[in-house]
Amino acid sequence: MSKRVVVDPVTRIEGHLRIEADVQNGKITDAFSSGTAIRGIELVVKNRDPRDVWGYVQRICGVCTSTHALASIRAVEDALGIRVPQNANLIRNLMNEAVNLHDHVVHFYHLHAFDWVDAVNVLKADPKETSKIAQSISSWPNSSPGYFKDVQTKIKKVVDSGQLGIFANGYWGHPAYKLPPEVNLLAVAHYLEALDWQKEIVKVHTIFGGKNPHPHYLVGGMATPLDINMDNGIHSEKLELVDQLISQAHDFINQVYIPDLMAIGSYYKDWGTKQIGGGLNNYLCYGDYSTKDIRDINLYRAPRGIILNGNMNEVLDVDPADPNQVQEGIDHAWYNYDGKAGGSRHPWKGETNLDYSGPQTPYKHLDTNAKYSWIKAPRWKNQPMETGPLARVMVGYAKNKGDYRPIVDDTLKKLGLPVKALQSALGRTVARGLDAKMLTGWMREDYNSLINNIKSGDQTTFDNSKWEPSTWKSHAFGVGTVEAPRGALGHWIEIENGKTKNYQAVVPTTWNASPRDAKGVIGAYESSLHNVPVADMDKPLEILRVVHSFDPCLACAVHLTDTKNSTLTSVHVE
Ligand code: NFE
Ligand code: MG
Repeated sequence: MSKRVVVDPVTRIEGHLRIEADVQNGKITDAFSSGTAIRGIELVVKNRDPRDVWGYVQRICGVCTSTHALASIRAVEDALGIRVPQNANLIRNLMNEAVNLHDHVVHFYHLHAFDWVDAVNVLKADPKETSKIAQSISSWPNSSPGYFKDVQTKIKKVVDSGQLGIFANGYWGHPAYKLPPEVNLLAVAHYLEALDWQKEIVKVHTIFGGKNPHPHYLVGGMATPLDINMDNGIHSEKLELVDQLISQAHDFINQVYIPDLMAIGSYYKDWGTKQIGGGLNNYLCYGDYSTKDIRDINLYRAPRGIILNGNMNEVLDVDPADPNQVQEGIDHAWYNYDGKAGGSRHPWKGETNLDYSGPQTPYKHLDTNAKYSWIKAPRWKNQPMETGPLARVMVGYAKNKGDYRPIVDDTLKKLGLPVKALQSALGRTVARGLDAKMLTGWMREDYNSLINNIKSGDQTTFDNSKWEPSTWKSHAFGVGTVEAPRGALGHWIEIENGKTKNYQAVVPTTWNASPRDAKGVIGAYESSLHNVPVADMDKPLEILRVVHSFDPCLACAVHLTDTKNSTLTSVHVE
């Protein structure tokens, strides 16, 4: 007999996710992923000026805030045949690199670390030993015994107060925690430092895009004045601040994030060798970070491609404009297509018709034989896909692009793990760190290119030749893609007579959190939970490890909000 564990809502993610898992003999035999709230932003932009759409769809999410704006302007530019100036391409890269870096650090320390790190256990640590460990793995300056003693005292005060605050709701003391107290203390100290670092890196957005979250974008380029000698332009000291932020990011990633990842990962290697939490082994990347023009796929530093069944010997091509490749199904999602309960559509023919047939919230039971989620089921040639840092690392490695192979091989060698260990929850978390490492290098390259362009006299950031709707075709289709922190993001637009006729976003978390499709094929979260051990049904820490390793964003996945839900967290066993 299996028992069903329900985790709803999953916390330390963005938005509202419910996971149901059947557990038999201490292992998960089946799992269901449900997005439990909706917003309908695709509907809000209908009939609007395509040049304004980025500002609306950017509000899909405040986490990967600028990625939706970027996908949107790329979609409109694709439809209208607009080529943006190189400075705009570089500024867009820098902003996307900043959001990905910000997201990865916040995910590792603030959303995911406590699945592996026991915060309360730090009270048992010897700060002198922590200092020794810290100095043996990194040259990061904050590493004295006194520094770690202060952090420990801070945590003790929080624990003694009985109000755990940011440390509330953990499964502290769970037997699946394996770190010695000294490594727990190291991680908690850096949890606090990462809070400071993350508020700095977003200044890249305030400098180039005016504010954060939701910086300004522009169809045809960027609204960023680069006239560095003028009062109304970006002053050279602002660019110097970007320079410093990139250096700080480089140091934080290489001296704090990566060493911590290695130190923590080395205690959980069995999650890699046993491939716990791997799942589909199908990976989708649209690719990004072109050195010149987003339309030239060969210039992408994060390459485009598909890997099926973990076969690294072959990377398949993906074309988001091909109506037979990317499609979204609704057989198990609360939508209809033209009044019909099922079916599958390419996003240019997609519809967002809400059709709720589930229980009233809070959900008691999901009828998983029927519709059970607000998340549609995207498929590539009928195959479910995982997107995100692991997909990027797998495709980059298989294509032997840039530094992917040396960086991955070096990391796995240090951990003593084979490449196939990447196909696990631990591997996903390692891949996110390596993604961050790659990003700091690209950010430096893009910044240097931008400065060289400006110095050579090119200050152009906007091409206005197709700004006026009178210059547009009366009917056009466009698609814009971005590698967002959580993976492959696509926006599809249909423009008719100067207005947005149809708009569809298929988002990384829509792929990863997908419910079953018409044939009953499961999505990435659902698949990754199969065979995962659960030691204590009342404290399903292992479920959190696996689901969190994807960095879920439900606001993105269903593009929606919840005004009523008052439950902060609940876990129950049925
Ligand atoms: Ni809302 Fe988003 C997702 C990412 S889409 S966080 O899923 O990453 O760009
Ligand atoms: Mg959508």
